[in-house]
Amino acid sequence: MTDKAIGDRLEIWRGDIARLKVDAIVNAANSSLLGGGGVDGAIHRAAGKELLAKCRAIGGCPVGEARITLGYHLPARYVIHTVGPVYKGTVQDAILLSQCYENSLRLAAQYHLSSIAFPAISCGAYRYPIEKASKIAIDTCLKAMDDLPDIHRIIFVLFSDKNHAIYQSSLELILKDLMAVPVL
Ligand code: AR6
Repeated sequence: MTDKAIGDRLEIWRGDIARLKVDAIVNAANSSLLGGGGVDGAIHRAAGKELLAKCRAIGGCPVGEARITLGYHLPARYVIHTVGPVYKGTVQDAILLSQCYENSLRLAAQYHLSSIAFPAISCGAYRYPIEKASKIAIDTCLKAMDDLPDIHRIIFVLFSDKNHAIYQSSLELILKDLMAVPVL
């Protein structure tokens, strides 16, 4: 895949994910799916009480997995709820975080969605260091995109300038590695 092809499908924005008009926004939920603070709180507030009722009916979601609901009063058509790991510094954290991105993308593809926005899953209350998490997020999405041609746009939405800059530099590093010509 060329730099341009990747750049066309992968974007990094700063702002409130609950305001995005895309096919699906991803929620960094907890395993009860019954709402909370951070991005979860912002999404539930903007979506309205119908979202909470639907999440209650789903009955929870294990760490690393994803579930889908409508977006109700949100500009986005759907919400994909995933549960990131609480950071402990183990290899298992990285595996579970990667599964959050991959399972969310696969669910979006099953629903024939083409644009999806992710927050920095686990990087708030769950304390995953953003430098590490951004590389896992970008790497996992780049790999999954090869298999999922109908996903045309993946947007990473960061709430602060600092986190936005960290994602930008992680993306640049990963692209540079991808484009590097192997020395024979
Ligand atoms: N738009 C985009 N990003 C946001 C927004 C927003 N509106 N609000 C916060 N962030 P967190 P977690 C960023 O804590 O670490 C909840 O209580 C925030 O700055 O929302 O996965 C759940 O119910 C941070 O970088 O999610 C769980 O109990 C990132 O989103 C728990 O927190 C994720 O922070 C999940 O913790």
